[in-house]
Amino acid sequence: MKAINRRRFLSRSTASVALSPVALKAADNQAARRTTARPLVVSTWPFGKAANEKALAVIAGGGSTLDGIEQGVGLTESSGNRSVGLTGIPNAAGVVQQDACLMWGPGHQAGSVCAIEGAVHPISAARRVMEQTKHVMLAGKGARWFAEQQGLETVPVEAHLAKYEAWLKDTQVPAAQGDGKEEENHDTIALLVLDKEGNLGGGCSTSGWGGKLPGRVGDSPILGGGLYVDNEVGAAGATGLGENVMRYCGSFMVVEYMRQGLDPEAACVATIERIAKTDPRGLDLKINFVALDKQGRYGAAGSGNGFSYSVTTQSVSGVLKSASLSDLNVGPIGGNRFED
Ligand code: SD4
Repeated sequence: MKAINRRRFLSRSTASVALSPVALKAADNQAARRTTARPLVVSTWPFGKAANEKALAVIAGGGSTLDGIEQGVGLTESSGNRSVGLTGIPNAAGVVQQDACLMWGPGHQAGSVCAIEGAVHPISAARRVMEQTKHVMLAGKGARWFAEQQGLETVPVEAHLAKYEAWLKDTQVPAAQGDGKEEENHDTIALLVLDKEGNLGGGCSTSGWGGKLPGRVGDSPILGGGLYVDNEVGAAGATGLGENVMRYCGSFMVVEYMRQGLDPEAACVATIERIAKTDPRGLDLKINFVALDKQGRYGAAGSGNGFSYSVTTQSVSGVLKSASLSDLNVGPIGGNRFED
């Protein structure tokens, strides 16, 4: 009975959004994914839990919310992760090129670096771009030069072709396809915070898709792609195959669905469904979104089997499974699929 009422409520309150059965199910379960605890931190993947806890500890220790975001993401960058930080899988030239961005709700501020080489903490470079320059995004050599000028830690850029080749042999997938073993590629951190003042912020960092072509930039440093924060509504982040996120302004779309009244998980589901309806690949997208709204509701969804994400407050910290969208969920409206 309760679920039916909730559906009725949603069909009235989100009149402009046609909710699919999957989105409705996500919305029905939303009551459990809500907290009044602040700060509330959510992030992609199980390793996000340590990043969340670091962010909370920094804030509890008197740091700002941005300090928490920077150091939380920074923890993952130096954790030995295979797709975040300098330990990430190199590109096809054997070089690790990283992408990162950061957004702060008040003032709608943002900073970003892309294809940066040799930066120990690209998220810190992104924060300096936001705070110390008139720009929003710096790329490649300029981004590294800027990081050095800011006194951020950098290391000499070396090509680790053997590492790339070993990874390639292991995946047995040509680099140009940009598509290796899923579990070897999926490791971007997108971390979102709702703080005690009710402000929202987020950060995102990755070494990107393993074996990518040199100079390839994914969704992670693209505002509205891998991360988006709107201080009135909510925040969203993405992980997965960036090409399938950035062509659709994926995180921006999640936030816009929340603005229209969807809760975070239903907004993530609706975004993936909408992309799948347009995209020739249907639901074969390898994309995942995590989201948080101004009211302290959170949720996530992924194509295929979905993914795991981390949620942390002062009293609880854990890993949750996202909603998932398989081909079955979308069916014949899943776009003009490739037959491969
Ligand atoms: C990219 N979105 O560069 C990143 C990679 C990723 O899980 O998130 N992997 O496309």
